[in-house]
Amino acid sequence: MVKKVVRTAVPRVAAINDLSGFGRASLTVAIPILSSMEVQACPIPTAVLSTHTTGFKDYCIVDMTDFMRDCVSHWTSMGLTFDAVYSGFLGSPQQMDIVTDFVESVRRNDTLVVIDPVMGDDGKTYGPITDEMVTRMRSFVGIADIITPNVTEAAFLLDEPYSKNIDEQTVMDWLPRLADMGPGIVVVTSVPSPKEEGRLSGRTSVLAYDRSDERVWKVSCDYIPAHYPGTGDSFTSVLVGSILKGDSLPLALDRAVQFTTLAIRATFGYRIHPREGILLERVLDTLRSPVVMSSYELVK
Ligand code: PXL
Repeated sequence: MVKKVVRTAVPRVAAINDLSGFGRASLTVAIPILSSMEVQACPIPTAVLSTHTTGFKDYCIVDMTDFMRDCVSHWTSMGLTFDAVYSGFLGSPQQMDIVTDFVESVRRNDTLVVIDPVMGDDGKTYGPITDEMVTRMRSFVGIADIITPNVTEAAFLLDEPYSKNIDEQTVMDWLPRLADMGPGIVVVTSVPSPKEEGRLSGRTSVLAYDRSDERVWKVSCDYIPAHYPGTGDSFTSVLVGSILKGDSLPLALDRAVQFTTLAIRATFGYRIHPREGILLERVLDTLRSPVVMSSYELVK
């Protein structure tokens, strides 16, 4: 069950993620999305980068571990409260320790803790992610209420082999195993759906398992043959905002899939290098509209 969380006039989220100056990923995606959804995003940058790491060479990166420690102790000394903690890209196992301590100090019964275990995509880890971090991530996700790995990250968490054409049933079997690592709700993104008769393009889905009732929700969309970094950040940010605004889990999933798909479609028609990310600026205002079309299914 998704917790009822709102305690302040505007829900407040501690958004722990990197700040990549160019390429529309992590905080440059999370902050505008949450703000557009009337949710206050309080960022703790885990690293500052000139660009994100997919498709760019020679990017520069500054580790923010010391800053994170100081920021967390300042906020704790102020007695700040948060409706949610949303953690994304982290730069080291020590940063996972800092976030764990922070969650312990701010967590109340109704605090929503969402961990996007950002580690990689397409079967590969992102540049700065080490084996040690993958190992630590397996225990770190235990403090979350919700995790949102893509298929690659789900495979890393379970130490299972990744395959581009992984079948849906295999991922369905992974869901309770991921929930056994701690989180009550497991959302796996970028799951390839079986190709339907007569369709040219395949479909891709999000599968979500809720341990409290053992139900599995599915939201699908057409697969678009382009890969944009930052779509996972867009998905999880909308999911967090939507739940904080009171949506049910399936509706929040729907909203997150519809928004991210729309952003991809708004971008795909242009000849823009995929590393620049999705044209968020073109679609942000749609987050203010109610969901007009909903396509979630209960598959178990
Ligand atoms: O959105 C994923 C992401 C987050 N942070 C950094 C990245 C990437 C993907 O490339 O490089 C630094």
